[in-house]
Amino acid sequence: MNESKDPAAGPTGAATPHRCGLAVLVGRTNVGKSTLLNALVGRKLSIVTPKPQTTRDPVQGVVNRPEGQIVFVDTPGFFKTHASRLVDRLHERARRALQGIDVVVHVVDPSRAIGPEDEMVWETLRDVAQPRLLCLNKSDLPERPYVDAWKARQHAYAGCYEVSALTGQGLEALVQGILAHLPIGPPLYPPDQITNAHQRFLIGEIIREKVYLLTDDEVPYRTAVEVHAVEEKRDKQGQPLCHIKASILTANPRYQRMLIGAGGQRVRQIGQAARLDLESWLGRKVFLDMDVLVDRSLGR
Ligand SMILES: Nc1nc2c(ncn2[C@@H]2O[C@H](COP(=O)(O)OP(=O)(O)OP(=O)(O)O)[C@@H](O)[C@H]2O)c(=O)[nH]1
Ligand SMILES: [Mg+2]
Repeated sequence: MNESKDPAAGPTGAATPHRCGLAVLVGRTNVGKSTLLNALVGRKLSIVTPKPQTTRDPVQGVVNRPEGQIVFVDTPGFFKTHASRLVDRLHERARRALQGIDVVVHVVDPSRAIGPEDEMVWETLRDVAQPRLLCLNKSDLPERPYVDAWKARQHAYAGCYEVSALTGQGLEALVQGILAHLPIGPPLYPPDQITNAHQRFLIGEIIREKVYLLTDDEVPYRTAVEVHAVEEKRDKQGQPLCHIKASILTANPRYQRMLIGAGGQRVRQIGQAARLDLESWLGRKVFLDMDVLVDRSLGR
């Protein structure tokens, strides 16, 4: 028998069976799920801001090791606020992401007290049949007074890991802990593919991140980004140039005026910050043609 033909066999043959499966990152908003996904994959796939409810769509990121492949799924965080259709939709998306997965990674931030949003996640995870791992993030912070309160709950989990998504501390132990719970099987993704997200989606997300970082109050939550076209061109010197046409869509004319700013200053600032990020992310010059439009369907 030719062992290398066995799809579940590792690189050294049948002695180290290859594992593969989906691990979903769930938790209250702002605990660092997206930062963790990016750190694990080694590339920015999911946007990160200090504001709550940054992530809207589950994004997959792939981590390969000789022992196996983990497909991480980042999800929108739970956030208890005034009822809104957006919040309901985000919670529904997070819950739906729990279907068909192999391991649940409950990410928490022990620098903050265990609050109602953590309890919502706790309740949601209670009926989940798959193994659950507790991930105590932000271990780089000097003060994390709620570590012990979380550790008191670790009996409900198959493992508990202290990590810092910011510094990378403890991440490999988490990866190995997850791999141990995955079924034996061949990789779901080829080794050079790190995500299921399309380039156009990721470009829109980078613009959305800048809207979150550069506008206040309700504005980011009543805003979406649409990328109309991405074209590969050449600049006057013959260098590769990525030409992007996008719109920031917002629910009402007042937000539109805030996003445009006096003399178009705010939208230029957003465009400039997005362009710089896109250039380093795409590895070539970017021309970003962006406007701000009203789309009333984004209202409540
Ligand atoms: N000090 C420290 N800060 C972190 C760490 N991980 C994330 N953060 C910060 O926490 C904030 C929230 O991070 P996100 O990754 O956007 O959190 P999230 O859980 O994805 O949030 P939602 O998408 O809103 O659910 C950002 O300001 C991050 O820089 C960490 O390990 N240490
Ligand atoms: Mg996020």
